[in-house]
Amino acid sequence: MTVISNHMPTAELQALDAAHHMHPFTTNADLARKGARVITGAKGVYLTDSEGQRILDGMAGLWCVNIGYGREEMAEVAARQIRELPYYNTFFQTTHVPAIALSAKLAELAPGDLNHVFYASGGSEANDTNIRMVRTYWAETGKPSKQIVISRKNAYHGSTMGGASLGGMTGMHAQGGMPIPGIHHIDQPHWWAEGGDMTPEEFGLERAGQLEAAILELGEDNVAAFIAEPVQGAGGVIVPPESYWPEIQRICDKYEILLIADEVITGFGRTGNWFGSQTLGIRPHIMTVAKALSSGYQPIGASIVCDKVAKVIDACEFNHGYTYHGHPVAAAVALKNLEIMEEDDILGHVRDVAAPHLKQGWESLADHPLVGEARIIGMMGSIALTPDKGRRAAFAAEAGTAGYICRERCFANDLVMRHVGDRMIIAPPLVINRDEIDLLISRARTALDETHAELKARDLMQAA
Ligand code: PXG
Repeated sequence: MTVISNHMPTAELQALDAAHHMHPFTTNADLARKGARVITGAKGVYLTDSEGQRILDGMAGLWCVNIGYGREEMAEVAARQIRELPYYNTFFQTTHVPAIALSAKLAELAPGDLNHVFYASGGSEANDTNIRMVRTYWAETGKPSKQIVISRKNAYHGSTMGGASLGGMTGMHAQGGMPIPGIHHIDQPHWWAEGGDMTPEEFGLERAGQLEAAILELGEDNVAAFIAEPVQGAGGVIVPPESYWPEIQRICDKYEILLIADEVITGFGRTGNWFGSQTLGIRPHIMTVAKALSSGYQPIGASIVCDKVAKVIDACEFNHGYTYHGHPVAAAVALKNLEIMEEDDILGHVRDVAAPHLKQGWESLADHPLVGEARIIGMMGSIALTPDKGRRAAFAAEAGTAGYICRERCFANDLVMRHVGDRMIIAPPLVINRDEIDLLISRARTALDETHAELKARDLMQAA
């Protein structure tokens, strides 16, 4: 058996990585030249790399490690479950205790009558389920023409054919023949970049109005559902204007369009409540969850479905399902994660300590000459880098140039902060304490200073 130990020299690990490991969303040839950063361990909000460097993780992994790294109880539960029942399926009139217990717990936590859970291994798979489920729902209720799912440009709903088609990332659509038929995209509620002279509230209504216009144009009888993230995550942490969601809800109600809230990032405390739908006042028929469902300790996702839709789906044979549906180890670990969130009152910590302190620190960055806006909701924040604050201007340089420099300066200052184009984003573990938040903000400010200096030195502070 080949054991790749953590004690191999970094260069050797990087060479093996480059030779055999194809990375997602990466130009692998560039990475091979540069070498990937090798993460070897993590505890709390800190990562450790193969050079022994301690890095503050401002992204909770990939928006998922809400309870922080290194919780011993999670390891114990996984080991116990592997000993007792490492795997069994839930297809042929069988079930198992972890899937039962997790489903009941999710039904308890989810708002309204979202009482039924269909599992997946992650968010993409769950969104594929959602496409088939809403189309099947309408077919079974005698309205088979209602097939189109309306989504938004710059949304992220996953990387499978269905998930990426729902998503509105043009770079993804360009590879592999997407979107699949029956998906329609409307514009995003991104006031800072696209709002022009409108107030945020006017703009929110205008963008929500596009849903009504699309339903009328496509025909009410052809539209199955609308899917959206309560707050766009991978698109750049775009907090919609306050007028947006109430209007979307009104339109979905009026035309009886099923509403799918993709809570893969916003679920499990990220916005300060269990679900972003509660923070934004949304009443979805289906919620997509993944990531922080297990705090990323195991791959698991799900569609949480309302009584009305589940009743119809339950009455037919839904010819859909994954080998790892409700995987016992993943389900047991997810359940323990939810238990930890409750026992440690992590939502209380977010509400009373972490979110207010992070908001104060994050918004203080708005005075930086490079920062056009600093937005935050709960524990997810973004800043727009700009060469001209007054005009909300984009850079003349290729989009993402400034953001990439800033991300590199963050890394150099032992902070993980992602860039989306020229927006910088954070979503730290929810358990982050006040001192760690102060450190995050001070490192972010240093990185901004260094980015600003580099942009000036390279004559890149030019507006488009
Ligand atoms: N929906 C949303 C809202 C997501 O953010 C998915 C679905 C897909 O989930 P899976 O588990 O299949 O990856 C996601 C995933 C980024 C980044 O760079 C974000 C995601 C995935 C990868 C990268 O911000 N979000």
